Amino acid sequence: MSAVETEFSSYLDGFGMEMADLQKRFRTDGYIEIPEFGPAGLKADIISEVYALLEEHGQRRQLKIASTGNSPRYYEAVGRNAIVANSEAIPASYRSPALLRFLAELTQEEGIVPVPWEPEEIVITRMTQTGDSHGWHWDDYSYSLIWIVEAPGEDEGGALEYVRDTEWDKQNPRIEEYLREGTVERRQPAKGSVYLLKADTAMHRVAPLTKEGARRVILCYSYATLADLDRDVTHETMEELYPEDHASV
Ligand SMILES: O=C(O)CCC(=O)C(=O)O
Ligand SMILES: [Fe+2]
Repeated sequence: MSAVETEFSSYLDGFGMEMADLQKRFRTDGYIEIPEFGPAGLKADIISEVYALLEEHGQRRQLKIASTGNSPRYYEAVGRNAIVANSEAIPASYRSPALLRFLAELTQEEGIVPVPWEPEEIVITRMTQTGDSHGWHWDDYSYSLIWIVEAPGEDEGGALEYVRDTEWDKQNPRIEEYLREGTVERRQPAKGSVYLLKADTAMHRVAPLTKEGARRVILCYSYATLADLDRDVTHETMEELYPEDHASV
C-alpha cells in the first residue's frame, strides 16, 4: 500500500461509528459538510500542492458558458493535466481506493469511481476579486467532493447555493425558472472542511465575492457512479473552460 493509502484508509476507518449519521444527513440534504477533513500529513501535502500549482499554472478564466444559460466563470483555475503532471498527493488521494469506498458508503451507491473523462477529474479554483463567481451550473457526473482550502468570511459573498432535484437540459437550461420555482439552499463550508454534493441533479453556484480582500480557494474532485458509466455524457462546459486539457482527449 502507498503511504497516501495507508494514511488515508486508517483516517477514513475512523468514521465507522458516525457513518449512519453521515448517510442520513446526505440523503436528506443532497449535501454534506465534513469539518476538518483529512489526515494531517496528507492534508498538509495537498494544501501545499494546491498553492504551488496555482502559482505555477493558475490561469484566469473570465467567460460565460452557453450551455448553463450564460452563467459566469470568473476565477483563476488549474486544469487536470497540469495538476496530475505536477503533484503527487492530489492525484493519489483522488484515486484512493479507501476514499472511493468511503464515498460509496456515504452515498449508499453500489460503486463510486473516478469520472471516465480525464479532464473533469480534478480542478483547482481561486477567487480573489470582487465579483468572482462560479455561476449556476450542473456537473456532468454525479458527485463532487470539494476541499475548502480557503473560505471567505460570512459577509463576503462566495456562498455555495444549490437547488435540488433539477434537471440539466443543455439546450435549454431554464435556470431562471428553477430559481423562481425552486428553493435555493445556501451553505458556507468552512476552511479545512470538505463538502460532498449530488452535483448532476442540484443546480449550483458559488455566489459572487462581494468584498475587497475576500478569497476562496478550492480543490474539486469529481466522481461517477456505475450508472454514469453507461450514460452518454457530453462535456461542453469543461471543453470551454479547459480547452488545453481537451485537445488531447
Ligand atoms: O467551488 C465550489 O465550491 C464548487 C465548484 C463547482 O461547482 C465545480 O467545480 O463544478
Ligand atoms: Fe459544479
